[in-house]
Amino acid sequence: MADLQALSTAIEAGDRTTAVRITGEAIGEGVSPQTILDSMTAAMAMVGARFSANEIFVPEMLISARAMKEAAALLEPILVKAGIRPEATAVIGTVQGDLHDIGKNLVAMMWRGANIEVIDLGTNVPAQRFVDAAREHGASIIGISALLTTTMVGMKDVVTAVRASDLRDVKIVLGGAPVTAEFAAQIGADGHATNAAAAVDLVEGFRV
Ligand code: B1M
Repeated sequence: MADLQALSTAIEAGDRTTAVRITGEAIGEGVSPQTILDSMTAAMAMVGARFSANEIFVPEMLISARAMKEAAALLEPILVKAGIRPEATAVIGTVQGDLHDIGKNLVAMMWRGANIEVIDLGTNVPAQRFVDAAREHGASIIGISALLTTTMVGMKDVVTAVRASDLRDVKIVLGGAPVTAEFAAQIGADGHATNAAAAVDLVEGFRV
């Protein structure tokens, strides 16, 4: 049976070969994607705690992130519904100044699995780029991710740029570890989700 504790340990250690192998085994055994993701995110939480405690530094965080990304990529074909006409289009990106993308990528993956076409703008995305991309692709959802307390304030610039534009009825959804529901309400966003599954529930609520 796939050892999910060893999966967490491998991601924490930045051992991508082992992380990918165990993820493949778990998928083969029919372990749910959410259970596998939980082991991966637990590892990243541990990496963050060790970084805060000065036990590891940016390079170690990077190799753990790379291991998680490679292992999580194996889950995408399971989560994404193929060949079905999308019910909505979303534009997603990490706010300007911020390079964290693992959580944003998970949200993109889960939205695709919920039959939403997702245009991923990547990281370090300026406010106007969200507006331009939403207009270009006819998106009804804009998703913004931020992992730093210093960059989350830039989410307000995106909300301001969207509200000042000709985009009507576009829902703006925020997420990322430092972001709270209070902050989302305060800057005029339409919603906030604490994890990728909640981000799906949130946008499905907009569509009913
Ligand atoms: Co960074 N980093 N980092 N880092 N890093 C944090 C965020 C930190 C909390 C670590 C710590 O100190 N404990 C800290 C922020 C402190 C703060 O602001 N309060 C921090 C710091 C300080 C920094 C640097 C400044 C370090 C430095 O250079 N001195 C630097 C900043 C670079 C920059 O962005 N300009 C930096 C750099 C990096 C790496 C590049 C090395 C790497 C990122 C690699 C990558 O993403 N490609 C990295 C990593 C890996 C982390 C930690 C360890 C892990 C983040 C992660 O991927 N988590 C992180 C510590 C932590 O989070 N505990 C940390 C797993 C991921 C699945 O969770 O992203 O929270 P998360 O996403 C969740 C939810 O938040 C939510 O759903 C996701 C899935 O459940 N969600 C959304 C996210 N986006 C959403 C959008 C939505 C809805 C939900 O709707 C649109």
